[in-house]
Amino acid sequence: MIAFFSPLHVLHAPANEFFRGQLVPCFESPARAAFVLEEIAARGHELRAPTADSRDLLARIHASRYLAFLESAWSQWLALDPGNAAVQPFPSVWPVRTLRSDVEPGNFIARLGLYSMDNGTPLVAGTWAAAKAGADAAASAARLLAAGERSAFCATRPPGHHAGADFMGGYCFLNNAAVAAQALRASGCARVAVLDVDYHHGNGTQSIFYGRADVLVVSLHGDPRTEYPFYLGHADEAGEGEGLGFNLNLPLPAGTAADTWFSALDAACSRVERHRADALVVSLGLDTFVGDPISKFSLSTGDFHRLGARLAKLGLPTVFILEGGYAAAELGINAANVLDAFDQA
Ligand code: Q9C
Ligand code: ZN
Repeated sequence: MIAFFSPLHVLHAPANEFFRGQLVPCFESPARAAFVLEEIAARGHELRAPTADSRDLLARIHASRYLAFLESAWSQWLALDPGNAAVQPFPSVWPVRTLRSDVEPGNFIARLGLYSMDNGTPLVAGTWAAAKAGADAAASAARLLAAGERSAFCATRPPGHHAGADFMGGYCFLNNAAVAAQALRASGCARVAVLDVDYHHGNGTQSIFYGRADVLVVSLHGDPRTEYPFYLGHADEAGEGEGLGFNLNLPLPAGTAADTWFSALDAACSRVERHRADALVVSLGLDTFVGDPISKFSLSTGDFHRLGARLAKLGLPTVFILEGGYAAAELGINAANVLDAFDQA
């Protein structure tokens, strides 16, 4: 399988994130992509640099004021004080219910809160360049499918599925899966399905397509009653307006065993089949792995073969996009197992 990879991902390397009120080393690290790159190269997959510019697609997925903020956020931060070059900005105030989000505040930290869903998504000087390269990879993968390729993998970070039209969150800035889905629509696929198998509900992807019937969103994830992102991902979220019936959430309790997870995957795949999709985007989070340090499902390394084989049975042109997965040393093996099983099916 052709894999898109950009070395620019290393520019997004924040030192710390908040975890239970303390600053700890970031779980979402450059080492993740390095392990993925090493393993997929070792297994003979072809690596390519992104070739497409996602700018026009991004403008269809994200709000223009959010994109403008993200692209210039670091220079805005430095403009406050050159000493900020060595300081990580974090939001500390958010426009929750009753507060206004239509007026962009003049204060940088207030703007950062306006465009963030949490304080767990550190932003650094190279964040825009790294995230943009990831979106370019997603656009490139969709272009490859339009040219007749069966599948493509985006070995990208930072991840994207928590990022909504106008906010970052959950280590995500630009919604790569949404970019791929939009690109597939633009290349002539009448119906697209996004299947999100990350441990965490893909709230950003859900919200972006919630009112649309052309892009089905199906997600299998830890129950948001106890798991991040907490405020979205329940089973009764079915879509709205034209999109009613085109969103399916399959929340599972933390601690769910692999066989139960695969039964839910069958239900997810049935819904994708009923959509009669022309192409599939898989938000490939690998934090369902038993060894993941922040998640509570228990898929084994071998189970990722089973996942790839099940997805291949759908028989659809497929873009795989790397999302979460924080057991870095095993991440490459788990990702490559999905891709190899898909290729061999
Ligand atoms: N700083 C993805 O897997 N963070 N994102 C919990 C608080 C939320 C995971 C720790 C986890 C987000 C793409
Ligand atoms: Zn995740």
